[in-house]
Amino acid sequence: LGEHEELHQAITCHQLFLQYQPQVDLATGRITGLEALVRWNHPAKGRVPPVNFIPLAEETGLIVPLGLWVLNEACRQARNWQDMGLTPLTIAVNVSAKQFADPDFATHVAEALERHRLQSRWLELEVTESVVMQNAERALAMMETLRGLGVRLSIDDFGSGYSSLAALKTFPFDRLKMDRSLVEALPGDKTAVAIASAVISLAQTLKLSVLAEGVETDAQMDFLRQAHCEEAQGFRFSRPVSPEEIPALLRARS
Ligand code: G
Ligand code: G
Ligand code: MN
Ligand code: NA
Repeated sequence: LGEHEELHQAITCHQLFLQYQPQVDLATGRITGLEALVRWNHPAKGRVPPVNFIPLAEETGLIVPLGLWVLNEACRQARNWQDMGLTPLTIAVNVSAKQFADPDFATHVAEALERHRLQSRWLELEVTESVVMQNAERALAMMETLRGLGVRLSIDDFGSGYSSLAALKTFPFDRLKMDRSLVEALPGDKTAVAIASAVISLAQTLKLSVLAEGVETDAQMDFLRQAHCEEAQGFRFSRPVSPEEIPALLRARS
């Protein structure tokens, strides 16, 4: 089979699954959200990481059905956790450019929420700057429709690649996710400290909540907390884990 057919099969034959990475409130240590991250359990190759199939999915358009599966699965799991009596958490789902450009996307979001009886406030959609900049007018309309539904919108990988001040000014984001490349050299590197501090203060000025990605060490965590970064995500707190592991993590950190 060609790669394209294999990926198509992965979507239709239940070879995909989600892991969830906790997002932690730096002031309290509590878990406030989970980012859903897709994985492919390939019948011959075993586990294929998303960097090896998301780009193909984007090129071929398979990202649209794949993303729809991710959205529904994340909402189903969120409903399941709420039914188990766990404290409700925000579930963050990554959305790619082709999904965001699909005129039916907002309808798919509304349907997923309704199907799983999930309140929209528990769903967050993560998009990168390039997603909204591709067709700014259309993206703005889509974001307004999504905000009308009550879902939260975050700008993902902020500070990676070309930087992103225009997107912040133009688009109604709720949250800024600072890319891990800005976190890596904290707190030893002066330039990294200056940039991270500027990003946090920019987010505050624009009334966006701010989350640091890729936090791996106590020193990074302590610096970010002192710099009034609200939340963080990274190996310091937890790797992405299977949904079965979430209840125990929540009991330990809530
Ligand atoms: O955990 P990690 O290796 O899973 O993620 C690698 C990359 O794949 C990240 O950039 C992440 O945003 C992307 N990714 C993970 N899951 C999804 C998904 O469901 N949809 C999209 N579009 N991207 C995803
Ligand atoms: O691009 P996005 O932020 O959506 O994807 C998150 C990616 O970052 C996933 O591949 C996830 O496994 C990875 N990741 C999460 N925490 C850490 C971390 O602390 N360090 C590193 N190096 N990668 C991380
Ligand atoms: Mn993300
Ligand atoms: Na990111």
